[in-house]
Amino acid sequence: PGGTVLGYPRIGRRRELKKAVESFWAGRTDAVDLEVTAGTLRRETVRRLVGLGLNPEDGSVPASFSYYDQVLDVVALLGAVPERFRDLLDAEDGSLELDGYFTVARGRGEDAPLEMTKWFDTNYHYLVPEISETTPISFADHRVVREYAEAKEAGVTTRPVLVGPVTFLALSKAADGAGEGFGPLDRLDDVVAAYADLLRALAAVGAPWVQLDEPALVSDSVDVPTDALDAAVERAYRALATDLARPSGDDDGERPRILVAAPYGDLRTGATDRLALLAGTDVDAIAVDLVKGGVPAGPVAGLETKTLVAGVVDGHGVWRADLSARLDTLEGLAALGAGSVAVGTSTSLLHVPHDVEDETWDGPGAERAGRTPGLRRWLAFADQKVREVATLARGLADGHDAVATELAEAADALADRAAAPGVVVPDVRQRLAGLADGDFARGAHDERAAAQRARLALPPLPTTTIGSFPQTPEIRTARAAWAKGELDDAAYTAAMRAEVERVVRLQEDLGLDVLVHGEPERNDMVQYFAELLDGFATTDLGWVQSYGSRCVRPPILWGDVQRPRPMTVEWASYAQSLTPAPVKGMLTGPVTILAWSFVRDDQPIADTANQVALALRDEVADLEAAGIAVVQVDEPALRELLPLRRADQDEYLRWSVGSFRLATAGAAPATQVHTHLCYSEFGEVVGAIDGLDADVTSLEAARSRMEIVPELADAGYSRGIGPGVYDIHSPRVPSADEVTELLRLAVKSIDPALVWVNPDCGLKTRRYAEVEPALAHLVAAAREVRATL
Ligand code: THG
Ligand code: ZN
Repeated sequence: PGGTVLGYPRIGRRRELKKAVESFWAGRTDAVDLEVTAGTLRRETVRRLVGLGLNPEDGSVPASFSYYDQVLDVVALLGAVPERFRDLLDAEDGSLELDGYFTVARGRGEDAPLEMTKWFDTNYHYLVPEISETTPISFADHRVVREYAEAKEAGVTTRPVLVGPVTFLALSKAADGAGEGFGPLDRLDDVVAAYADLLRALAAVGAPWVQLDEPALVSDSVDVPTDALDAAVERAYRALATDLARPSGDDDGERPRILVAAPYGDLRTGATDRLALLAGTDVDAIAVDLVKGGVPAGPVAGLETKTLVAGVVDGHGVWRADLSARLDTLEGLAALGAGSVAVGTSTSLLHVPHDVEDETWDGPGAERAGRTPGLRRWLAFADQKVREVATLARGLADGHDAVATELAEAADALADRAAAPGVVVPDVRQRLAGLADGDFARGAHDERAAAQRARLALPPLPTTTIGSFPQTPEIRTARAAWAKGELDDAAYTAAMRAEVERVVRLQEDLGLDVLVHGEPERNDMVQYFAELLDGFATTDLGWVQSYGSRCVRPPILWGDVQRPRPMTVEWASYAQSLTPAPVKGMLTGPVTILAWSFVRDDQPIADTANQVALALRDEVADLEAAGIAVVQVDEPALRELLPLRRADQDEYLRWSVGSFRLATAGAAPATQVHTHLCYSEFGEVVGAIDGLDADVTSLEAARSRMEIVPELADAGYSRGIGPGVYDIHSPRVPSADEVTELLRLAVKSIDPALVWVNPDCGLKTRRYAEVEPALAHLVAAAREVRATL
């Protein structure tokens, strides 16, 4: 009871964990150094959470630290590593040392790391466990218990946070070599037995609460049938909550009290109501996401003995909450008949930066970064959200009057935001209101294709790259010097132009057909466009973990979006001036710009997407006017925002595909529009790929051996398709024979006239030593297969 948050950022306010982990990997420090840094970070975190208003004594403070990833943590907890890493397990207790833990995450030699994929509808990526009939599963690692004791010693009684057993297995995949028909959930009893041992150990050290995260319950897009998932929940929580004695009075029991958290969506998923399902178990508390999801209006059977942790503070966005409205929501929850109601966040705070106060909000630098006056007051990062939770908890316990000052201050900030200049720009609104269906459609594709063939005169199986070339140390050094003011604009531009010329000459030498300028001038693609568009702010310290030690700084989209001037035209036309070959103009699409930003919450997201789309549409027109014949509008995050509930997916695809079309449909028939999508599971979005109506779509496909190509052919897809033939996520250089084989697979399953030859993704994270031979092999393979057509 009171207030809690489902988790807190672990990377550190100044990315201390990132730096410590990377220095350990580089061999500059040892495991003890890393553990000391991490321990300090954990102690500072729990003390800070107490300082911000969480109760230090009753398990309100979450212990949600991870060295790399919370799903990998469960792999380590259980010792459940794939066969190729078994030698890393301790011979006696089956545990994984820190070194081995990172090896599973990052691979070694020929042993590929665990695959990485998106965590629900966020820009966080987790490692996918590989489970088979023979995977070792036991309570192997005692880190959770040690860290509970560590915090206790520092004076704070924490609540350990773990991914729950059902979600862990629902997100796992069957390991290579698992039997036909085996599914990871077949190992539920073993996993639950290990969790039971962990719960006993936590009870033995006096932990009052444990939190088990079960976000799989809000999704019907996980690879497990609804009934099987429901059955797994009942079975797992009978074993953990019913069969183990809960603490009561002076008796510590066999387990802590159990909070099951269901962040990222609505528990009323598909056919079942999983709030009712959880209420029917003997768990002690249920955390629901009241930002993305809702609850029934009337009583829920079973809830009368439980605490409902009401996630009314958004863990996934950065806007300051309307505290009065949230307090009303909290009071309305009485109708559910829960034993008690506690205040919580909708999700872990993992997805937001640490603290608004860390940033600089005044001065010319802040202005250049789009940090409009007042913005600071409109925002709540993790620390501000903890305070919001504490305030709401007081308001719920003692009434609105007890927190009148805080409610008024929040209302005032909201009113300030609504009235601030730039939040509503009449010109932008008028243009949006004047859009007609015709603005979302280009002419017939066969006519476009004919015009483009005549203009571009490309060979069959044309070769190209996705856009970025390696970001060399020289480029990074120049950008850092420019940012610090040590290099002036002219010198910086000259350095980047020299790099563009180098990249163009390299592509000519390699014999590529459609060239790119290589994007040396861009850091993160979304941040790059956010810096150039009105309505966005960028931050210097607003880091959010994306995976492992890697972070991003999502821009904040706070106002109506406008393009004050062309953004990419000079770079593209300079590159085009160097070569007779066509050079692609490179833009990031509206859906991806939204997915990788913190987006305003005061208007429909479709309107925000269309504002960004109009800015891009103007950029496309300017690129065309500068003589650019091919424009690529990347949408790597198209799948990322796909709603977790199937029922919501059509509506999403309607506005997301619509905004892409709005951005591109102004292009002349002879302008070839490309797009690029990342991540492997395209099954769900095959229809959307068609709907985008791009002339050419490049996709990740090398690892899945072109599986997507027959799927697209079956769906009647008839435009250009570039299934990636070079897996850029690995330093391996594919041989010309390997690339040839993949290309043969592709031209066998779809009309060869549609096929383009390109890598899986941009090359910015690779080195020239890998890229040059790989692209040479790619061109050689294209020529070889061309000759056989
Ligand atoms: N940009 C944004 N989001 C993304 C990606 C991106 N989400 C999906 C995917 N790509 C995630 N991948 C990465 C890859 C690399 C890094 C971050 C996310 C990365 N970050 C640097 C670091 O942590 O050291 C910092 C980069 C910087 O200086 O801005 O390398 O491409 N928005
Ligand atoms: Zn990609």
